[in-house]
Amino acid sequence: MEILGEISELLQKGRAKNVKVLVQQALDEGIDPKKILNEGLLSGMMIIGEKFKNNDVFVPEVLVAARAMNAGVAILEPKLIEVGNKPIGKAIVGTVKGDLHDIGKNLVVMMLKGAGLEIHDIGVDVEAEDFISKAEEVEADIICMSALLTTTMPSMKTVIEALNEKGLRDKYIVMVGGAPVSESFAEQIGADYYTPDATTCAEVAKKAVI
Ligand code: B1M
Repeated sequence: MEILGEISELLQKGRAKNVKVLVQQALDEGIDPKKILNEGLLSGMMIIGEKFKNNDVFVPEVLVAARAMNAGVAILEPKLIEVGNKPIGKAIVGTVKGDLHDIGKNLVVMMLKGAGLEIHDIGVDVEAEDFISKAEEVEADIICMSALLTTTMPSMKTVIEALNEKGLRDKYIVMVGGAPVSESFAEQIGADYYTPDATTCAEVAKKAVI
């Protein structure tokens, strides 16, 4: 499917406007939105990630690619989510303190909305106190934390410790994820669930609240 390759190439070059146009064109041609996400947008982002690791591209190039990714995802969002009338539960979603990566977190938000949850996206670089105060304020069922850096993974533990200290740990389902996070890390810090991707996160969250 040539158009998906083109989307991947344009994303790598950071051409947000062209990415938007081609994502819309792919939808108009009847290509499955999940296929456009995985084989167009995410495949381009993975190539950029590999180049970043090998010092073939640097932060500015990654940043424009990330903007192009978000522009493409915005076109796909209405197709990927079909929200019912009454939410089945509420979740807080954020990227932990010290971490500015939001592409995976945004996908998690989108998939959770699609699963029928009411979502409160509290952004990136979120302090432990802010996860908890927002969860308390909106009477959330789930606290979802994303981390992309090995150096920010401990912030997840800080949130769980703060919940314990306040006697609130049992009130919330705590879910963690992000590229460096693992099942064993989740167990070690006392999270309820680790899921490897946004789709699985939404499936597990749905089962956990109903
Ligand atoms: Co950064 N970065 N970055 N970066 N970046 C990584 C993560 C890195 C692996 C690159 C590398 O060296 N290979 C590396 C981390 C190394 C490490 O810690 N081991 C890294 C680094 C080092 C850095 C900086 C320190 C670089 C610097 O400044 N020298 C810096 C840190 C800034 C900060 O956060 N304080 C930095 C900055 C940036 C940009 C700003 C340029 C940009 C982010 C833009 C943005 O997000 N708006 C960026 C990007 C884009 C990346 C890479 C290339 C791509 C990340 C991404 O969006 N992937 C990344 C390399 C890579 O991952 N290959 C890299 C696509 C996204 C869909 O995947 O987020 O993993 P991901 O989400 C997945 C799953 O993990 C899961 O669902 C998604 C799929 O469905 N998931 C969850 C995510 N959260 C979940 C939560 C859940 C469940 C599942 O439950 C709650």
